[in-house]
Amino acid sequence: MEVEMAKIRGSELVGRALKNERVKNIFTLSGELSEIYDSCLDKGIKLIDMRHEQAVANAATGYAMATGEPGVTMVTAGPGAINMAAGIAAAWYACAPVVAICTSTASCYTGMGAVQEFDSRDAYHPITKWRGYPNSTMRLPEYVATAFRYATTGRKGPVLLDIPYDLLLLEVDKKDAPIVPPERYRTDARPYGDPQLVKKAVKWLLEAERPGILIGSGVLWSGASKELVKFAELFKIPVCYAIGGKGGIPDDHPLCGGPVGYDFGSIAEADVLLAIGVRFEEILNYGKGAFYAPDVKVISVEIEPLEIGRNRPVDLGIWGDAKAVLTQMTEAAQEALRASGKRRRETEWVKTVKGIAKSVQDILTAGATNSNKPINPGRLGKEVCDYLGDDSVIVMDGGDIHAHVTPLYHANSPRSYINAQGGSLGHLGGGIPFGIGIKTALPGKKVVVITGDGSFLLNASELDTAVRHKKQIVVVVGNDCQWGMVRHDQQLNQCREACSILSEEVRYDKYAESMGAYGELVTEPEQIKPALKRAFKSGLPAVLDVRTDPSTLGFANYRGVEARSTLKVIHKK
Ligand SMILES: Cc1ncc(C[n+]2csc(CCOP(=O)(O)OP(=O)(O)O)c2C)c(N)n1
Repeated sequence: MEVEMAKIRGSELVGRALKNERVKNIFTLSGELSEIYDSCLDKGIKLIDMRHEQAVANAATGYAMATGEPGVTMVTAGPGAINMAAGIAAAWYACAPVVAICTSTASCYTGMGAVQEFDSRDAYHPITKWRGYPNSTMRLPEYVATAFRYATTGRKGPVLLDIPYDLLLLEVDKKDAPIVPPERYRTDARPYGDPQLVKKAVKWLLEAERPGILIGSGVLWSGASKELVKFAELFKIPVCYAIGGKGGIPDDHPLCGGPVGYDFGSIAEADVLLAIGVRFEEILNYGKGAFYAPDVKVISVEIEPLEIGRNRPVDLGIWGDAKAVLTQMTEAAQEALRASGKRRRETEWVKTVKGIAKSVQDILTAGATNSNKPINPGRLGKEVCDYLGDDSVIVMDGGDIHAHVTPLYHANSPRSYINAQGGSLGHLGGGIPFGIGIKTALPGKKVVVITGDGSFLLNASELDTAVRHKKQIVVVVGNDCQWGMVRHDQQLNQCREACSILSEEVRYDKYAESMGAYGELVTEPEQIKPALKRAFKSGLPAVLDVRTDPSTLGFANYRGVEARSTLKVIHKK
């Protein structure tokens, strides 16, 4: 007697596999996806349909950065996949776990110049941890599982699952395509560091006169803030952060030594530096062609072993997860302190670091009390930051405006400050979609996006997404009517002010209103807080077009001409 086999379609297998991974939201733009949509909707997975595939990837990245959980995208073949790549590149540099799914031409037409045909392999190679190209419907659940495995294991990052459209329409026997619980194909276990090396690191830090800690985004991805603070307090070690690590230690903590960048800032005089989850990329690496603070003994703790010693020699490399290693270090430190019968006291060194941090902060926030018109961008930052509380998340986009507002924001909890620029990529325009992703993840939080007028319009069409999906984000445009950071750079370097001047006529508040959002033009510094209040009260996504002073330098405060002279020195060598 013949037994009838239960059949299942490829699209349904993908929906089930996503549900199995507890996916709740998918950021998407439509195309050859309708069958998967049906399957996801049947399972209660929400689809947030957006206006550009770059924004789809940005929203998923914001979602991941707000939660630590993977963000999921779904876009169509060819042009959809190509558009998405810019946003996936930003996820790559931010080490964000994003599972990006695209369809591709039916496999029987590959290479024939089919409609929307595009081979994503080379394009996605440098910006993803893994790319999956299934060739049978049966294996779709396995491919979805593998995508999540790669995105979330070790150092996190984006992956691409590229599914030929025909595989979604074909049916297979259910028993041939089992869906396995995630616990059976990936682990949440954290890699601990080599105990001997941990002990050695603790000894060095105990013996150091001027120990310092430098953190990056690895601390946030690992969820290691509590362990970091505990360890720093035990040893009374000042903690500085690279921009990606902002929020890893509260900005108001007595041991917080503030941001570093383009030099080692307040930590430059350390004799032993514990660098945790931080990449020694350009801004932490080169000072006039040499390493910054070349004599500092560096202990590097990294989840990605290949990051240890990259760009800068280290004295001790510990391969492990930040939270796990900090827990080990605290235990080893407690033991060492017990054995020595000593307690660490706060030293002059901590005061020195705090003093330098304060003087840097004073330079960077000099405009905060300015009452001039057009509004000083620092004053704009101060008004916004004063308005926000513990129930808020700030998202940073834009050029100079970023430099003005970031130092003013006291990130007193992890993930309350989110840089939408994809780490060192410096990708502009992600702010609004990042805000949408963050609001989706954290609906109870006030989400404010700070952006420049140039960056705003790159993805302002996503205000429509925010309106349709009722994601209240408040976008504050520091409108200096120019690509400010570029124009200032041109002015400082005696270049022509070419291609850097924008229109004064464009009204971003009106643009917002035309999409059903709330909008206001703000020209007086005293009006910023009341306008913010009205924007939140409107219950709608909102845009404040705040007219700012085009002559106030931003990033030039960090580097300006100096950076170019650094480059010249490097190239002479
Ligand atoms: C996608 C992208 N395009 C171009 C640049 C180069 N860029 C860096 S800063 C900047 C100006 C930003 O202007 P705006 O957003 O208006 O902010 P402002 O500097 O005026 O505060 C530009 C064009 C970039 N980083 N990213």
